[in-house]
Amino acid sequence: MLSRRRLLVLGGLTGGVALAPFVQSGDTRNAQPQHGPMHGRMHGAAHDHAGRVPAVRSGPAVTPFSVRMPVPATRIPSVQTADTDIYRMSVQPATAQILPGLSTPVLTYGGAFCGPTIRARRNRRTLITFDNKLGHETNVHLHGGRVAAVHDGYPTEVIAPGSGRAYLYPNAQPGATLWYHDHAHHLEAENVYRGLHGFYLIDDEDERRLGLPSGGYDVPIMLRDALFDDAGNLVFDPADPYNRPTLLANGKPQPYFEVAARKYRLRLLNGSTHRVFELTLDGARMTQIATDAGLLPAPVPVDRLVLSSGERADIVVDFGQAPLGGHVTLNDVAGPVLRFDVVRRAADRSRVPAQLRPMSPMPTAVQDRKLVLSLDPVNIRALINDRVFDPARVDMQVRRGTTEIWEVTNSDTNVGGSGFGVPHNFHTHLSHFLLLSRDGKPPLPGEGGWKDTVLIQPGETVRLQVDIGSHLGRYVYHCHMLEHSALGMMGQMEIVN
Ligand SMILES: [Cu+2]
Repeated sequence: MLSRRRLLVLGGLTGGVALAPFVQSGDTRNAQPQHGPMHGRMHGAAHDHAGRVPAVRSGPAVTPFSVRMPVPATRIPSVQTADTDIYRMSVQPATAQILPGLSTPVLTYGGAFCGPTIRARRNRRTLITFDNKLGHETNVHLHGGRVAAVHDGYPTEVIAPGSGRAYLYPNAQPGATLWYHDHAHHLEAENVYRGLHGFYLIDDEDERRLGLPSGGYDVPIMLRDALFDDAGNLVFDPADPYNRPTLLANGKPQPYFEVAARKYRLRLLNGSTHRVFELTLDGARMTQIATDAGLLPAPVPVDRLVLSSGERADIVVDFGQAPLGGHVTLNDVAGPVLRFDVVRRAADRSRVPAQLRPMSPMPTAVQDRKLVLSLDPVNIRALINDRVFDPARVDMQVRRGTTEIWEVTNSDTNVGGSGFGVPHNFHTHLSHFLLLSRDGKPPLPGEGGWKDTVLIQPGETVRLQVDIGSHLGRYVYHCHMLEHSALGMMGQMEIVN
């Protein structure tokens, strides 16, 4: 097998860092910064990195479970009208205490690393004005939201520095764990990496009646990775997204979280721009109750949860299964992520009903499409159907209110002749989908609900039935490994009557 160093040399021969952004391996020294389209437009982000990226990349070591995991604060609306919650939030640089004893410059919503949580109610509107105080462009996408095109955070519809923009979210969709994040074209990977991400939860009366754990026992947890230098600065190297060894839960490295000996609903989000989390729980069982777009038809016991960038899974864990004073650890394949410390008893009248949400039958699909995701290491581009994203080009016209079958293939089994495959994933704006099969085989039970993001392994084909939705206009779909969408692995559909 080719070593990482060898690949970087190959990359050098084929034009700059060609292979470096794309191939996962261990040794990361001598990685060159990338001079792709991203960097032509980075001006004034907290750190750019002209010149060579520092060779030492591990940052200060943190003892696992030595810091407490916070729960992101829920934002209170500044105004509430009869049908709308109104917020105003700045998008601003700030300093966060992520690693013990060090300050980290970050980009934030409202000054908070992870961002404040917005709690919306189904069929009650949310209006948020974001004021861009960053010094460079940004915009906001509600990931998983079914919103009008003008409010979707189209990649080229950005908020200029010093300006504000209001986004209207109708919340006319079932309860779900959504999130909001930057989507400015070419900048999204770095902006999200540096902290422009937050939870957006839709509460739903139908869901409340089920009696699932709620209130303080309903905890959003954003998992992500990061690379720090020795001074505690975040290092963003799009040429090497796999070298981000520090695992964060709600913005803290491998923290602990004190829980009561009862059931909790944990809303897990992979807020990384690239990493795939493969999660197991040591000491208690996981019951998955929801995926990206809300509740599954029925709860599913899971031993292992795979979440690619942007995916969500809500699980119920009964910490009463552990002894008082005991621990339950959430692990990734790369190491422990978060330890739950069972510290007290508590009453528990919550339950997990055998049926959660009936799946309504979908209308027969009216169209079949094939999409192929691939990297172009020679030209440092990322493609869908051999084309790089062009906001002036409509890649498909689709009909409002219909469903379609999309077969999406990751053709990257051997990037640039390296012998290495690269995973991708696929995210649709506006439209939610059902995963019908992976390489012709049925999906895992936890993938059986409405989704908006799906992992596609090298060489794999996923078959999706896409519910286009009821809005008109242009929406993008893309690989949610944001270093790839920033290089063009994105297309757009136009929804017509
Ligand atoms: Cu990708």
